[in-house]
Amino acid sequence: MHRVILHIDMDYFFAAVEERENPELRGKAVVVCMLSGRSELSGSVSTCNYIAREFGIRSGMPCSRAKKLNPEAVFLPVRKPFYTSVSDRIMGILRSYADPGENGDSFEQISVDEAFLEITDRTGGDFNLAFELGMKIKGEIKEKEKLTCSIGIGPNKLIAKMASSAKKPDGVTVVSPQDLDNFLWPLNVSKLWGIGDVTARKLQEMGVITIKDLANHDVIELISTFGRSRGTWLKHAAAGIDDTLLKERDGSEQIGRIATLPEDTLDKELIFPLLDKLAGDVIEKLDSRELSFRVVTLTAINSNFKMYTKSRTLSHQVSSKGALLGVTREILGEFLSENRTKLRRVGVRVGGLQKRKGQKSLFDY
Ligand code: TTP
Ligand code: MG
Ligand code: MG
Repeated sequence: MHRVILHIDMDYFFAAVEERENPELRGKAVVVCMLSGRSELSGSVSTCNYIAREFGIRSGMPCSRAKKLNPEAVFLPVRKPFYTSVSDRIMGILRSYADPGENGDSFEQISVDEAFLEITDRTGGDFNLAFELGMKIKGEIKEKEKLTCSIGIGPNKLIAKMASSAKKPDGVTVVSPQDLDNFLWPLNVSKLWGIGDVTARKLQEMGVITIKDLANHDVIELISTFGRSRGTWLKHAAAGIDDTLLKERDGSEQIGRIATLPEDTLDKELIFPLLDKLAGDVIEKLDSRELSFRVVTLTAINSNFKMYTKSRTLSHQVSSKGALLGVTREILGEFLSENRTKLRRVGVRVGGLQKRKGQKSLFDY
């Protein structure tokens, strides 16, 4: 049985969330900017909607340049924590469509708007069923989050990832093992996932223009130019071969939230409400993934922008907000007794994450 892997990427994600929040933006060019705060439009474009792309606006370009390309466009400041909360909910939906994971990890989030799902068991290796599952996922995200995404389905991660960008926005592209060469080979080598500008340029200098050229190229020459592991990888990738498994973020993963206080302060009573909110957000994320934690870290940034962190490792896994808040307040107390500069921002982070097992521990109460 062939593996079936699904890759999903949200369409113009940050700008799409802004459009959803403000229907007046519909039909307009929308540009989300990472503003440096120095002057009105100093900073770079985070992303923009497809209308803005028609004017040549792209991620990474200076906002001032985007403004020249389309002076009528609406420019909005990036709201990262908000998009992250939307992303968390989407990832929760996606996770529920992945295989049960008895044969290893079956879900892998690779960026704020992208994830891989192993759906081999769920579809029995049937690519038609996989297409239907893809449509169902799109439907649920559309209904619950009012957002569109693009999906790629293939026999491995490499092909699924490349397929999801084949029809954007709002597309589903299925590349079954039989379609592999037709899909892959006409593409320019620069489109192969994992090839950077430098490798693409070198290949072009060697006369390798399409992925088919690469697939037919002498592997010895590839190895002598790029080294053994990179050379063989190029040869395999061009043939659509990729055996890499999905990898759920490992135990080193941490979940955290950080925010700015209403005013710079050393007063516990002013800091507690924000800690309460941050702890609530962290627990909400843990709940959605049924995770418990064992390490709590408090981050504090003072009015001179100096950052401090303090961690505590507990003797048990816990998962309640009460437990998290208790430990966080304790760490804050220690911190305040040692520091005199007012705090500007505080953050709450947890680590040592594990799947919850049964009931809460005594510690949670
Ligand atoms: P992408 O998935 O690369 O782009 P996108 O979702 O905006 O558009 P597309 O429809 O082509 O997928 O990135 C996801 C988000 O990550 C994007 O909405 C904003 C952010 N981002 C940046 O902040 N800077 C960048 O340079 C890029 C590429 C993305
Ligand atoms: Mg995207
Ligand atoms: Mg993306």
